[in-house]
Amino acid sequence: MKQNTVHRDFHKVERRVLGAACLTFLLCLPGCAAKKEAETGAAKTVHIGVFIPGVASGSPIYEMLAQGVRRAAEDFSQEAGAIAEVTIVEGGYNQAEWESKITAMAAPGSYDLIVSSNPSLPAIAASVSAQFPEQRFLLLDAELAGNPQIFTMRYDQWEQAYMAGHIAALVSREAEGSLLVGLVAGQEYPAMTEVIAPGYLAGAQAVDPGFALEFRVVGNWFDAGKGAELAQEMIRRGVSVILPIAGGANEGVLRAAYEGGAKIVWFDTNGYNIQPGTVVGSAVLAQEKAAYEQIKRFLEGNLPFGSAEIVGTAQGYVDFVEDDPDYRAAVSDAVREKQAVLTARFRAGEGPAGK
Ligand code: RBF
Repeated sequence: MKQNTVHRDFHKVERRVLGAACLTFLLCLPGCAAKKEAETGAAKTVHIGVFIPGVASGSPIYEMLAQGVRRAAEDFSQEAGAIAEVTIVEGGYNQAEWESKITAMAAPGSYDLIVSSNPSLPAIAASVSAQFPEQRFLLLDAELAGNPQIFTMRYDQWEQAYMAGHIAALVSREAEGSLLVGLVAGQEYPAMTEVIAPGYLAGAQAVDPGFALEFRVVGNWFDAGKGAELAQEMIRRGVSVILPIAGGANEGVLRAAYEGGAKIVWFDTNGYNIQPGTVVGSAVLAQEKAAYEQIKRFLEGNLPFGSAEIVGTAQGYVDFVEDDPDYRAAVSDAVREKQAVLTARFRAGEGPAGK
């Protein structure tokens, strides 16, 4: 895994100062209104604040976000001779504090853009944007159209979950397990209950209409002990493949599956090498790429604030990872062939067979 350099300190500045930027560096001490001062110098400084709604470690969707923003800032600095400075702010697990933390980021007017990722962010950003009409937001894994200060990009997570459910059912059936597929979620939220869980079940039922869903909720995004408990209980009930979408609690689900002889389908990133042989699928999001591209667009003045874009497998932002030696080692040829037919259909924009 890439080095995780996310700072935990609120308002701690991570500097990306490249090229002949020493003068601006001196001007841009943390907390100062760096934008105006920098504009008087040779190179313009663009300040980007990344708000992690939770903790980055253990949640690849947030690690990819931070990484993509940093990479775009570096490239932009090199190409344009300007300076894009990135500050990472971890919001922590108390969701009640997120709005006040984002308000504190917006209030001084020091960020040209606040970036975040989570379906609950549009409501918070809309409220903060009403207080600070100059503040712009880029929100991934989120959807809100019509607010001229906010741009959102949402992934087609029905496709992502469908591919996860399809491999889960194929592997269960081959193991002659029960007609149950497992899903452990960090919490219940509309994208989970209306898109991800139904997509996962639909993918499983495409293999066999008799499949049913065992759904459990940890209640937070960090309790690995609870994740393990829920997974053990599912395994006792005959579930042989589980999809964990629970951030830091995923680790407990994975451990329980490994110890209990069950399998795991990983979500958001390629997880095969986390526990080779136990992880039998990886339904991924190109969140690093999306963050990179949207920051580039912003820096080039082309981000269409007010609009909401949706991207899926056919556009290259959702996928199922097949070209991995640990996938080939963990899953039979027959199962991989069936899964490949589905993946190819999604990549071609055709949707599942029969739809
Ligand atoms: N996903 C994570 O991986 N880690 C988190 O800490 C996390 N926190 C979330 C908090 C809220 C309020 C909501 C609505 C979703 C959260 N998610 C989290 C889920 C995330 O948005 C996404 O659905 C999953 O990562 C699957 O792609």
